[in-house]
Parts: sequence; C-alpha cells; structure tokens
Amino acid sequence: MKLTKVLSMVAIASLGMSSVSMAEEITLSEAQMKDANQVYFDRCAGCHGMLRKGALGPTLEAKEMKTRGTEFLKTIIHEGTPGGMPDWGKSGELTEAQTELMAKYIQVEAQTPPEKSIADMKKSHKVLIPVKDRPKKPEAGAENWKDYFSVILRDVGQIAIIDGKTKEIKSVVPSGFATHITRTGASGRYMYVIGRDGKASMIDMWMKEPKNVAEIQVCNDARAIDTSKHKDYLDKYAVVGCYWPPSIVTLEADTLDPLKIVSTGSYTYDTNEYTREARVAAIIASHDKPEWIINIKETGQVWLYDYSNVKNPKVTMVEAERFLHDGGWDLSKRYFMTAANARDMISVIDTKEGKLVANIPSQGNKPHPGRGANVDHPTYGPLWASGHIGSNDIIFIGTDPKKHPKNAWKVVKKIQLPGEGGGNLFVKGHPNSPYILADRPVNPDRKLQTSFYAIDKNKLEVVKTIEIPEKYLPTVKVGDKTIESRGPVHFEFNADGTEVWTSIWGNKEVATAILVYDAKTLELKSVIEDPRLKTPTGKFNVTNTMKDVY
Ligand code: DHE
Repeated sequence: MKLTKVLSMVAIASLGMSSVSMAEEITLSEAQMKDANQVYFDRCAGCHGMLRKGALGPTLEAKEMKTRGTEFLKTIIHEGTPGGMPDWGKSGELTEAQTELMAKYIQVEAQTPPEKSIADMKKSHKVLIPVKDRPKKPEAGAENWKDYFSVILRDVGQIAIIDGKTKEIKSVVPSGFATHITRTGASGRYMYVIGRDGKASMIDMWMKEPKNVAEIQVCNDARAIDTSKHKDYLDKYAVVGCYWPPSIVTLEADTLDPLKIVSTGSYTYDTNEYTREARVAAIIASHDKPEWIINIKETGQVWLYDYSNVKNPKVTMVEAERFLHDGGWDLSKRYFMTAANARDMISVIDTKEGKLVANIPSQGNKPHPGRGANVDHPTYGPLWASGHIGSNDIIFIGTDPKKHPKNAWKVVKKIQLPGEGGGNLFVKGHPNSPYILADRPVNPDRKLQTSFYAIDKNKLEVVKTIEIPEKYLPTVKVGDKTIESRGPVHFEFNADGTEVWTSIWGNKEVATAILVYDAKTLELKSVIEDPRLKTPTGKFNVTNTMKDVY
C-alpha cells in the first residue's frame, strides 16, 4: 500500500470516523482470548501498554476501538502506519486470521496481568555455575574478551558471543524470549542479558566458550538491565527494570539472587493521576555515585535510585516528561539525555545536582535515540544526537553549559536523512570515528530501509548513504508470502573504534549476517555469516558497554 493511502487512513482514524457500524458485537472464545493475549503481549504491549493506555503507540482502549470497527483496525494492523506502527500482516509476522483476531481483541476490555513476588522469582532462579567453579582469570583462548561482542538473536532467544578481533563465534547461548538488550558490569567480565519475558541471565566472558552462569525470571515483561558501576560497588549489584509488574528489581551481580523489589506504580507528574502501569524503560548507571538513573515511562519521572543501602534504597523522583523511553549519557557522563517519545521531547537530568535541567522539544516526530551518540564539535562543543521514528530528522543538542553556554540545552542543528519518512531507530558514535551512523529499519520504503547513513561529525551533514548489497538481504517464504529482510539495524563499534558492525534484521526462518565496515572509509571489511545467526538485532562490545562509549 502506498504511503499516501496509509496517511489518509491515519487521518480518518484521528477524526474518529469509520464506515463500520458502531454496534458490532464482538465475542471471542476462551481459546481465542488465550491466543490473542499472547500475540498482544509479544507484539503490541511494548508500545500500547498491557492495560492499553498507550505510550509510544496510541491508546487502544476498547471503548475507543469499537468506534473504529474490525475492518478498519485490520487494515492498520496489516499495513502499519508511517508513524512507526509495524506492518504486522504485510510483513508476515501475523497471519490473516491473527490480524483479524487482534482487530477484534482490542475491541474487548483489557485484563490486568498478575503481580510477582520475590518468592515467585526464586522458583526460576538457577546458579548454573557456582562462583567458586568459574575461571579465576581469562581462560586460554579468551585473551580478546574485552573486544567481544554480544549479539542478540532476537526471535530465537539466543545470544552469540563474537570475538571482535577474529570474528569467530565463540559461543551461542540461550536467553529469554525475544531478548532485548545486554549490558556489562563495570569490570566487563559478565554480560547481563534481559529477555522480553523478564528472564535475566549472565554470561561469563572469561570462559573459552562463554556460557550462562546464572539465570532468573524476575517479571513477566521487561526491557532494561544494568549493574552497579560506582567504584565501591563494582560488579556488586544488577538491576532489572520491568514493564509488568511495573517494578525495579535489584539482584546480586554474581548469582542473580533477588534482593529487593520496588514497585513503580505512582502518580503522573503533570495530572497527578494514579497509574499502576508505570513501566520501567531505560536504566543507566552512574560512574560517580552509587546510583541508577531510571526512566519511569508513564508517570514522566526519572528516578535517581541510590542503591548504597540496598534494602533501604533512597529514591529522588525527578519530574521530567511523560512517556520516557530510551536515552544515554552526554559526553561528560554528568547529564542523562532521554526521550519522552510520545511527547516529542528530550529531557535532560543533571545527575550531579539531582534535578531536571531542561525539557527540549525534539523538533521531530517520536525521538528514538537508543543511547544517543556523542560528538565533540569544533564550534558547538559537546553535542548529543538523536534520530526519530516518525520523521527523518536527526537533532544535535549542546550539552556543555560551562564552556558553550549559548548552545547548551538547545537543538543547535537539525538535519534530514534523505528521502521521505522516518523509521530511524538507532544512532551510534565512537570518539575515534569521524561519523555517526544512523539506521532506518522501520521506514516503509525498501531502498531507504535497506540502507544506512553516515553523518560527518564536523560538518553535521549526511555525507554517505551505504546501501546493503541484495545478496545480504535474504527473503523467505512463509505460507504463500515472500518475506524480505528488514535491512540493517543498530550499530556497535569495536573497542578502538576502527570498525563498526551492523546486523541484518531478517526473519527467524533464515540466517542473515553481521556486516563489518571500516569506520573511516565505510568500506565493507568483513561479513560474519553462520547458520546460527538468525534475527540478529542489538550488539554490545564489552569495552564500549563497560565504559558507556557511544
Ligand atoms: Fe527496544 C533499547 C523498549 C522495540 C531493539 N528498548 C530499549 C530500551 C527500552 C526499549 C526501554 C532502553 C533500555 C536501556 O537502555 O536500559 N523497544 C522497547 C519497546 O517498548 C519497544 C518500542 C516495543 C517492544 O515491545 O519491545 C521496543 N527495540 C524494539 C524493537 O523492535 C527492536 C529494534 C528489536 C527488538 O528487540 O524488539 C528493539 N531496543 C532495542 C535495542 C536496544 C533497545 C537493540 C538497545 C540500544 C542500545 O544501543 O543501547
């Protein structure tokens, strides 16, 4: 379907008009409800919320959905929208029957999912290799461990550990369902992994063949994990941020034994309404204080969580903006730069003073920085960059109020990725790279989606579009549908910033590749191909993750 047709459907949707009768009766059997609950959890809850109150995506409350009707909702679920809703039907992720089922399901009232206690968590806790049986130093064959990459194999629930120097796959280990991110501890030794199903696991990088050494399911729906990075607490605690039950769970860093659970259900900062679904989005760890900086999405608060007294934590609730999602450090690692995506805002938190510095309009549609990318610009000084899902804007915000006060907390430059529409998910930089790289995996245009873009850090211009050769974009037949790979997603540099890696985001039926580019010439330098590399998404280099380099 053409972009214009989808746009006009979105316009109709926003006017609340529908050609379908408002009196449509929806009845679903118990089996259909069960299937639909699972599909909703897997595909929809992340953006629209378990209780369907909306966040990155709009509210899907039954009363409102009934006014739209099944046929209209089916089309949106099948085709997606230019605002970032994926084309679930067209891409083959949902069958026609599932598309219809979901169109009906969202017209039925949402159910509240169960809570989880520490005792519930403990049932799934396993120390697979006790601390005393783990290597005392990096084993022979693991000499390059500080330049290893953990690569998420999303739809097969695995992590590939790849040597950044030799490109050898050291191991492929199981993880949670649709694993979301990985983070290292401050020493880099363990890679911590969080699945969408709330399963946390930790991989020992000192092993010749890195393996999981502990695992636990701390909640039912999660996206974030991090560790204590302050020098007095190195590798002491891990923390998981949960979407459901909305909570923060502190764990022992070497065994994942659960220590403390804190509910995040609270009041929206602006309207002071209670929301149980106050989900934990991005978490970053301070290097200067025993503190995690935690986005509470729906209430619009950033929690500065002091873990020094782990059973009795102190929390400073900083009012920022609603629908806080992803974000990362500025160049100095004092300011947390984070996107309130559904409000088109970037909030800046001063972690030294423990306060909001600014809410900056992002000047685009749905900012989505990942952790963002940092630039030390010769004229503007330190800048932090973000792209947008819903528009093709890349913005640069000044982050140095001392030496560059005129540029601080302003969008000093806005540039456009070429072509129509947004679809950018991640930008990434490295101090030794002359470029910031930007992907576009959810742009509806095939050519734009299968390319990535190099932005010169001095000129602040897109200077090169790198098209992925067709041979690395396999298609797969599912039923009578031919499904194409989405193209490159997410970037990560090697430790010295001389290479940048991107993954080809495909379908789980077919292996794709990791493409490795020279960070200066942007020539394709090597291709990591292996039948096990299915649906690679995020990649995290041990050194860069340990030091928060991006
Ligand atoms: Fe992510 C980061 C949530 C969709 C791949 N994603 C994050 C973070 C959050 C989040 C809260 C920040 C974690 C942190 O820094 O502590 N992501 C969500 C969603 O709620 C959403 C929109 C829908 C969902 O149901 O999950 C979503 N994310 C996606 C994808 O579709 C991606 C591309 C593939 C996937 O796994 O589903 C995806 N998200 C990632 C990656 C990061 C991430 C690779 C880490 C980026 C980094 O460099 O730190």
